[in-house]
Amino acid sequence: ASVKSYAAVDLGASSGRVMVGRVGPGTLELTEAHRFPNRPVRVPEGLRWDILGLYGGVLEGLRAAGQVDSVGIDSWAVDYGLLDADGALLGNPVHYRDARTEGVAERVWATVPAAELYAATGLQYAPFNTLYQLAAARGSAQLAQAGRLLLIPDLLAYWLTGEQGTELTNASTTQLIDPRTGDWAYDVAARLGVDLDLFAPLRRPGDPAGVLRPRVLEETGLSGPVPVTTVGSHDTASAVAAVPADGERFAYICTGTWSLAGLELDAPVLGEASRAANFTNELGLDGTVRYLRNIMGLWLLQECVRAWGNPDLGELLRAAAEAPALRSVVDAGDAAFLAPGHMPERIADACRATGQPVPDSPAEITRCILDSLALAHRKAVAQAQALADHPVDVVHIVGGGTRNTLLCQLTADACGLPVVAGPAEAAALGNVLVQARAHGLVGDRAGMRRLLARTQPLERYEPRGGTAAWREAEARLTGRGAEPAAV
Ligand code: ADP
Ligand code: LRH
Repeated sequence: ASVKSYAAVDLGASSGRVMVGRVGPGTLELTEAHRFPNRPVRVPEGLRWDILGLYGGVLEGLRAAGQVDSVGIDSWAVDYGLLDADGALLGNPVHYRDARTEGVAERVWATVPAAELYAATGLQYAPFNTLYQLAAARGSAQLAQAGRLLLIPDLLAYWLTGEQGTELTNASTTQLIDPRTGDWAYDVAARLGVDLDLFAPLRRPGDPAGVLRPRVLEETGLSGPVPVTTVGSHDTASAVAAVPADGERFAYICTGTWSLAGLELDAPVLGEASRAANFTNELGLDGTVRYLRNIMGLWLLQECVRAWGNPDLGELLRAAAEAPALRSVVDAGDAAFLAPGHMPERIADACRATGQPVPDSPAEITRCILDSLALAHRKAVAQAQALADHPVDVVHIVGGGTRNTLLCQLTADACGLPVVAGPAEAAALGNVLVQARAHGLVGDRAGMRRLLARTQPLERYEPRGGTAAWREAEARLTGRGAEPAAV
């Protein structure tokens, strides 16, 4: 048949889903086969991912998806599972919001100074970069016993196929990859005593990743052989691949639990100004660089909604739209918001500390969060253009946050640029399209983007008014002198 079906396993920090993409000449259709919550669990030793529950959701999803021509897997970045010499998982993967990395970066920098690390890896400072997680785990019984480290999507692919690999776009978030070569940063690893033999060989989007094991076929009711295809296994790499942009003069914001705001470039930006602004150079498809900043994203709202006992999100957003604009803003890039818990109080504290009115009702706090996210989007889009000398005419928003029309409009207003919002399931679409491309069904990146622009519903938001109010709000946060600590 000229239409092929691809299953995209896409695990976000808040939910996992198995989507089915049908791709044919000029057509691209995505349907949801199965969605399941992703709920981390706190045990005495810390915050852990429920990886078995997630794998169970993947199997259930593949059963619901039915017969497909291939499967691709993407998930959030940086986290991993350790395997023993028999290939069995050693414990639940540690969550990147776990506190074990507190104070670890300073120890690492005593051996390799932060500026040298940035020059070699181009990665932003985030306490949870795999490099710091490995430094935190040093000396633990588990790491001592480990023979292999698999990043989350590679771990799931291993369970599905029995084959091991390290997918490059996600590997670029470990802080152990040189973005200029797309190979390991051997010198950094050696100086920090990281054993690169822990990692399986690198593989790239489009590479074959094995076939579903007979036992998996049995459990999912599929008939083999069903190939697994390597995709941009970092969810943000898949999402950027599915930005329906025309040409190169665009910025993107992948909005979900995080907002990842930046540019697609041909080469990394590694200078000191870029490091000071905490931009990251992660790898994308075809040797591209995802030059972006992590912003706390809708995590801020998710955590408040949880604290408020899960009120209806639609009603909350309607009330927030009526609340006074830009009354108080917080720095949505601040690592102070990384850990779970007490989010309404932490936001109130941040407003108080900057001498602004303290938002009180859920509607006011929600408005504060959305104004703050739009402000952080504005700053990232402006700084990325300046640092990379790459001007843009439009901002594309993709991911779950496109369903938040207020956030999209505020982002257009704050950036002073038109926003094109959609698709919401960008990571799954990028996952599907890379599989389709590996099988010769779609052309190059530009061709993939044209297909998305023609087939996916997109919403356009024009900026309202000038950006003076946003500049004033920005000054409230930078007026403190030093730049706040970024993620
Ligand atoms: P992740 O992949 O990080 O788990 P998603 O891309 O699925 O995140 O986005 C989840 C977020 O999208 C939610 O936290 C919520 O804020 C937002 N969202 C989802 N559905 C809606 C909706 N109907 N209206 C407004 N916002 C929504
Ligand atoms: C988004 C994401 C992001 C990473 C974070 C850990 O899901 O992959 O790109 O920085 O999770």
